[in-house]
Amino acid sequence: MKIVYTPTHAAHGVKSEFDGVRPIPAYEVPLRAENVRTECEARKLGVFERPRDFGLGPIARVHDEAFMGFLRNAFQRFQAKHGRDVVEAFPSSWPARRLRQIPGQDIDGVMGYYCFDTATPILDGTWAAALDAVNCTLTAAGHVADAGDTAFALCRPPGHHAAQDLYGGYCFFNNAAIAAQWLTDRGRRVAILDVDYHHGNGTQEIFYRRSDVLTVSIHADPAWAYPHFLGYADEAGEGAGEGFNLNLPLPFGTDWQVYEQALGVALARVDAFGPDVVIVALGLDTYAEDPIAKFRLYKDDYFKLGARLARLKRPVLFTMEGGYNLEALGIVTANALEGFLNR
Ligand code: SP5
Ligand code: ZN
Repeated sequence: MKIVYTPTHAAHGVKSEFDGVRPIPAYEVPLRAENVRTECEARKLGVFERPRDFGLGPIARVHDEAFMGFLRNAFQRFQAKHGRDVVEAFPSSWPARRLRQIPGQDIDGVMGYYCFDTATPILDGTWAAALDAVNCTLTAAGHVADAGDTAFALCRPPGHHAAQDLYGGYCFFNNAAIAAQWLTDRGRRVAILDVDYHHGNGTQEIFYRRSDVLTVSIHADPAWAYPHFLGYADEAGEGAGEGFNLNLPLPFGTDWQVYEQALGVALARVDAFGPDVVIVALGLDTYAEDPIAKFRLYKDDYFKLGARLARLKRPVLFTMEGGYNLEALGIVTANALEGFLNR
């Protein structure tokens, strides 16, 4: 297996987020990727390599150009308005229901227009890190496409909450969706299976009206969990995309026994779609002791998760998404990959 990694992710060294109650230490931190790297190296799970540079072209196939331009300059604009001492830029107001969906010219309006939460600050290094997360994912996608092999994009920031012109949930560019589009443009049939604890709202939205890319997500019921406003079971796709999105929301306390059944349904749908490549949005925040999530999967369950994915007998591209228990993240990620590789 190829593992694509670059230390530039650390340029997005988030310090804080706002959880609606108070500013708190950030969960989505560089140590996450470093712990995963350390564990994958220790277990010799694959051959590490650095990403190639794909430029902005593949990103523009998925994301809005004005959104990309905004992300590139947002931090500088925010600092210019709010002061050079500011190190993390947050939105403070949003075009909610009955307000006009217009960014305007003021950076505070523009931030609220493109962002949907208070947990995803933009830093000086965010743009560089987000670009390289895409490069890692596309480099890994290249291996999967060329060799029909397995590859792991060991990258951050994560991607699955980011839509065409929307960021949030610690995500800026949708790494998995960009890879899916890139592979589709090269004639591959792609399914995305999202096993992060949170619904992959960005990925769903990007492909919602399309039948050429299947999107399946297993996640906590949005009636009770972030991202709150998308991810219900009745969201099946629209127009030509009807029947090509599958949401499997699960209750708090979901353990392996319950999870496995949903996984079976998800995998049957993926298999019926007949993809050349399966992109697994590998979030590990389903772990029982994740600090922001409420499922009950344990470390050994991730071997079983990987083994079930292997039974697809299809080339898989793993992209790193959530997972916030720093002690366990390396172990559970490596368990999932090892379970897959020892098929
Ligand atoms: C990629 C990914 O996993 N993004 C998740 C973003 C979730 N952010 C907000 C979660 C709010 C949960 N609040 C729980 C507080 C526990 N002290
Ligand atoms: Zn998550």
